[in-house]
Amino acid sequence: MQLFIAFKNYSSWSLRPWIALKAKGIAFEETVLEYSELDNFGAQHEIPPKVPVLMDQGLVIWDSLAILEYLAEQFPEQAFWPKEKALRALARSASAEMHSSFMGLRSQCSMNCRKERRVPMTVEIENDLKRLAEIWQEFGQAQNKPTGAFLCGEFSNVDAMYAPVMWRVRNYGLTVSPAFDHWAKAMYELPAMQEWLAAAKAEETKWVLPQYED
Ligand SMILES: N[C@@H](CCC(=O)N[C@@H](CS)C(=O)NCC(=O)O)C(=O)O
Repeated sequence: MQLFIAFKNYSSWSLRPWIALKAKGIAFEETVLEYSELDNFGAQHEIPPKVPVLMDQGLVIWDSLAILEYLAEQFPEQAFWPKEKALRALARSASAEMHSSFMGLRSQCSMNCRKERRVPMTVEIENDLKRLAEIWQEFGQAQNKPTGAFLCGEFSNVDAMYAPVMWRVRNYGLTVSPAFDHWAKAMYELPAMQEWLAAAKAEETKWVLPQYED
């Protein structure tokens, strides 16, 4: 299994399948592509010039959510989605919402794992933070959840989809809710996340995008 990603410090979409694979202990090879390589890479595989992309058994799977669905199918024993039907439906809905929404946070607080920054508060950011608090409340009230600090108790795809939000809230000094903070601490402390952070810091000598590094 080979996962193609971009710079760890900035590539929030890359983080999602990467952390899911690591959290579930699945071995894979990773290739970090420079942004300048993406056009050729996409053309070569007849896919959009974006990462993450997973290659497995001759298949090319692009787009973070499609990769997470593929992993759930390939490793049913790993519970990439929670086993309980209602919880799984909630996890899938919240994951799709992250994929299609949160434009305020995504565009105004771009992920930068190694730098703390501040931006002016806007209505868009405020609305996204409120929505995060609602989502965390909904997962908090969900029934039949295994124990654990993640949204569905144990780590699942929905945590992977929201993983970059941990960095945004933390490094832009934002506030969501105590339930979110509890989750964010567990996410930050995951050995896999610490591995990602160390790699993001190590990239600084090679790859710095000045627009994100005031
Ligand atoms: N919807 C896609 C988004 C992928 C995406 O935008 N990836 C960024 C890196 S984080 C990228 O490849 N950007 C290069 C470009 O847009 O040219 C997904 O979920 O995987």
